[in-house]
Amino acid sequence: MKNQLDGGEAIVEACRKLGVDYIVSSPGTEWAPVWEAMANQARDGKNGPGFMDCWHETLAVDIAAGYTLATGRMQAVLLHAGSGLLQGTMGIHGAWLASVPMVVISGESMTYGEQDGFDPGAQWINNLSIPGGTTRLVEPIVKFATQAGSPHTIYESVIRAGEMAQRAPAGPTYLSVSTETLMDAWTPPANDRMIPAAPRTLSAPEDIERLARLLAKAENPVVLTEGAGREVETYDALVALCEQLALPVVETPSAIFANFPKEHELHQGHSFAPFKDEADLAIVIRTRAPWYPPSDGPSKAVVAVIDETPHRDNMVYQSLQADMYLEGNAAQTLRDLADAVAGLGVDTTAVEERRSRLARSHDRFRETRLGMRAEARRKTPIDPIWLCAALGEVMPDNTIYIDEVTSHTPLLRQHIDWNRPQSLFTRQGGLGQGLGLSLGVKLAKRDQPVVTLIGDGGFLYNPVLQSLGAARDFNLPIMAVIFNNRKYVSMQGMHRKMYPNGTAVETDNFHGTHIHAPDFTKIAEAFGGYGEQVTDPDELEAALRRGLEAVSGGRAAILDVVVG
Ligand SMILES: Cc1ncc(C[n+]2csc(CCOP(=O)(O)OP(=O)(O)O)c2C)c(N)n1
Ligand SMILES: [Mg+2]
Repeated sequence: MKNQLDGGEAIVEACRKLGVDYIVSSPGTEWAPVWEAMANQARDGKNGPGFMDCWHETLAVDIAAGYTLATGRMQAVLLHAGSGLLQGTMGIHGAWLASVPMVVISGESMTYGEQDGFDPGAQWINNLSIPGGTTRLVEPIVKFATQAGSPHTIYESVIRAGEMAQRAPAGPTYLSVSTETLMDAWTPPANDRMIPAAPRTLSAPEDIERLARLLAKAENPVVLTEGAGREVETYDALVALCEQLALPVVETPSAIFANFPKEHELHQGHSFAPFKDEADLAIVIRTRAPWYPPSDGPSKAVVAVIDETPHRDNMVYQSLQADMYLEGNAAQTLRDLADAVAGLGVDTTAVEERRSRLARSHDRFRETRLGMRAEARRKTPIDPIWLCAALGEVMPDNTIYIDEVTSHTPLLRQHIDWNRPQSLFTRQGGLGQGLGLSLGVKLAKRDQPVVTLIGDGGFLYNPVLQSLGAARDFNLPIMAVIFNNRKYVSMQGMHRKMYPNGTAVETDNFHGTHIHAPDFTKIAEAFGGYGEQVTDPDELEAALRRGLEAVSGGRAAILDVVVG
């Protein structure tokens, strides 16, 4: 039994004080001091973080990231040495791109058996140590990386890493901690304070005023967004402002979140093209590359960017073409704008005319989409549009989708009709994270169905067995719907585009596209889950219902939908 507080206790105590709900981990022996602290917490009936052991590091990081995306609450991740950290980098990079705050810690030994009375094992000298330290492995993909080098500083180092991770731009921070520090005696701080959440920053009143004036007099304003709906309050604030002024909303074709109700008369689809030359004011909310190519902005509109961090240090190039920036908390900025406009007064006749015009064009978009769905329903093999429509028919309104498709990205946004905030979360960074993110979202939203929409190739990049194990062991029944076109379609598409008259096209000999997949349904069964392959378009809804029933009953489900 431990007879002293040590570095392991310091980490758990820091997580407690930061309000961390879960320490998500993939194990390494250096974590014994933390495991002891967790056992002490349970024995003493103390409040504090839960602890989740995962079988894969990408999964651990993505569970934490998914949970944070759904709740806004930062979590902690413990990984093993440099090797576990490397395995987790896919998720860490994804969290960095998605501005997900997170404290990542990995351990290492410093004494290699030379310290009297302590032998961490020869694996550290032979196999695990990274010359120059493990910080080098993640420096380019985290906000901050350093060593927490002493039992005297470890507690405040974790606190600081957590506080820093939550500040704009939010993102992962990394600490390397030695086994020796973890096991050294630690004295808790005299000042036993809870750590406050990061405060909100506000957009300057004069900028709010200026944009409110522009809004009040604009004849053809437009809102473009990729990520306004990350939090419920920003989604709600956007809806309120747009309703007040009858502002058309365009979501980018690869919108990261559900940003605006799809069935709202002001939702104008996913193409900015109809507005590009007409708009006199473009309000761009949290959109990394609003125009493409990046400099191809609107011809005459004043461009106002609302984004806490419009210039992303995780992007190599941007050209926002902005005339003004409002960089305070986006929800508050939108509410402040609504108040300021109300104070100014607007030409209500013009606003109502705009509202009717937009309602008509919304209806036209809707008719077109419904027509496409009716058409798609009849096709064999299953048309992915029909798959999206069938999901809309079967899944409850409060379903949360996690997107890891590739060639179906725009189609999915057009044809699944979510109308609530936080209905969609999108994997960022490399393929292989969708299942972990889904599990993290499910951990946060246990009462809502969580569905991973994923390509067959994307699915195979995931730690599938590990994810199904976590689904079972942590009671997180998610449903994966595989858009199975039996290949990497996007690879072949790009090859054709780059070499339309090339040898591969001519001889029908493609590389980089082939998938000879296992029977996905059997993998679900191996974990007591529900698996079904669907090839018949008439069977699709019933199959989705069976999947939904399985997850409602606590079993993970894989629906392998063979699409054309
Ligand atoms: C980790 C990682 N490796 C490779 C890629 C490159 N890549 C992008 S899309 C793709 C194929 C995805 O296949 P699938 O999920 O079946 O979607 P489809 O192209 O068929 O729509 C690959 C390999 C990637 N994005 N991430
Ligand atoms: Mg595919």
